[in-house]
Amino acid sequence: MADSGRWYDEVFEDRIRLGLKVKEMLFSERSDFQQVDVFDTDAFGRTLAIDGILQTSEGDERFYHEMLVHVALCTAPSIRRVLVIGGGDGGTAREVLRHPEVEHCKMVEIDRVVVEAAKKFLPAIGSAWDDPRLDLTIGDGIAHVKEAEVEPYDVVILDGSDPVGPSEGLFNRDFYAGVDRVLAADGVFALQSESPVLMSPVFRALQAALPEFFATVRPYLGWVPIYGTAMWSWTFASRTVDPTVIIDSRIDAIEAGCDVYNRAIHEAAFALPGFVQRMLPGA
Ligand code: SPD
Repeated sequence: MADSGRWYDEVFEDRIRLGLKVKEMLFSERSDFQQVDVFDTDAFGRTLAIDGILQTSEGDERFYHEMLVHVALCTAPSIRRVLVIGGGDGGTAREVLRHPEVEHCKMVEIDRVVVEAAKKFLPAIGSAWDDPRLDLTIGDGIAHVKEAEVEPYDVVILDGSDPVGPSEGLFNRDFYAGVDRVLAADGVFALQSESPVLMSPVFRALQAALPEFFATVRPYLGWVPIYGTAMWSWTFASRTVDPTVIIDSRIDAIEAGCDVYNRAIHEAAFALPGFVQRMLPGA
């Protein structure tokens, strides 16, 4: 990463550089875990970057958060209790809490600095912080799924960053075993699963690891304009639930308020190009 004063550049593995022209630097702090930056841009409005990696922006966050949340919440048999791991900007919790059936949304985010910066500088993204159904814990999501004594969750959503720094442990078998432990028998696990173009080893590894715990593992695709190549994947995992069977009342309640997600996008997102199909186990 370099903030040249006029441009904020994400340099991906010394292979690709993505730059946003900065109007104003709003926040820059080294937390106990990572470098947290928030800045205003001409192209996408206020933008969050962690350790030099673009995470979300006012201009494109709906491409990511709506796809991460609603595929799971429009198909899970129950959505009374939802766990969000990560998601410190608040966008994922906001989309979860748009569903009136959600009674309790537990969010476990490791970095208080991300939450504080988001509350102050990204209120348009995290607009549900005051919802009484939101139960925010600053803590380790990995420890939560491995050790916490909790009533099972109907849906678990992983909204982490790339597998470096504190997010590294969110991409392995141990973590998935923890999710398996806290998820209801007919629950749904939805996670961001990186770019099949730029991060194909990570994508492949998690598609190979999840079937040990979940009979149904279905990656799906969309676009996130500020991520390298824009193509992004999320993955739906469950022991019992078919992600293509949409619950009408749920989608009817939220579809009109979405910018990206709708019934046709939900159905189409599971269509995978050949090069992605060939990354799946058994292909
Ligand atoms: N390459 C960046 C991936 C970031 C995924 N998480 C974004 C968090 C938005 N709530």
